[in-house]
Amino acid sequence: MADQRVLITGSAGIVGTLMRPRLRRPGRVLRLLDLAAQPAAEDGEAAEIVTGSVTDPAVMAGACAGADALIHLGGHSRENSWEATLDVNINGTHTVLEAARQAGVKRVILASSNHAVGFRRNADAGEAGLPADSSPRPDTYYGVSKAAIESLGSLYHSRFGMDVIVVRIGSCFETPLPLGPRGLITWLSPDDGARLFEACLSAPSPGYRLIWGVSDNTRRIYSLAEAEALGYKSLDNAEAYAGQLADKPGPTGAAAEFVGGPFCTAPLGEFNPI
Ligand code: 15L
Repeated sequence: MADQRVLITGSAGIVGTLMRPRLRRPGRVLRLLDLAAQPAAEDGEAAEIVTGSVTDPAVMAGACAGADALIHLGGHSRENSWEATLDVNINGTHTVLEAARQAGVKRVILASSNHAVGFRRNADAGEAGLPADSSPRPDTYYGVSKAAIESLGSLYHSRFGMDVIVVRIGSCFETPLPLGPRGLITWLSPDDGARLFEACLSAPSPGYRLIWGVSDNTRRIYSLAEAEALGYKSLDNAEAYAGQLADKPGPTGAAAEFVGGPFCTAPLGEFNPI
């Protein structure tokens, strides 16, 4: 059987870097696309490095050729100017989807974010957690772009029958520690992230799905049911780090009240290093 070829955009970013070693499999080639320089394939690593932008139709056409599946992580991962957000996240995702459609890529996984619903209240989450299909309440231009990405994914499924799974990622870092106490709510461990992407890659005929990307954290406020229906099983819990965060100040005011935390109060349209 031919190798499965999985294209990952934004593969040199935070999530892409964490996923590269974790999504390696016998019988799978990872095609890794980023604007930034990336380490060459290691001995025995089935990886193809592509340097280029998700906003470039020619680059994306080449990258999608022969790909079986696409994980789109590329784009700005935080707040930025409206122009940059529109160009890279919204137009860029359109370029990615259009290239995938033309190349016949059957399955697309799109990275959305909790910031698409950043102005939903933590208190409204309920016992099961905030449903994955809660309608958008973005907290930033970045959050608006993620809501648009979700809509584009839905459109490409409905119009062209592509399987599209959109993942509203909480916070995917090596540990929740850099995020402070909010990370105990939002953390998606890298290993759980890989388990989630594997479920997205292998679920039979998912159609269009919107799911949360989060570990089974004790303080979790996002529903896991939709991701579990695809075959995801979280094995990690941010609570293991709670002791190390005990003396760190938690968010206050609106940042404590709303899902998006500090994004809700950071200046709109200004690069946000959080
Ligand atoms: C995001 O969407 C960002 O990409 C990431 O850098 C984190 O800041 C995360 O949200 C978060 O909410 O912690």
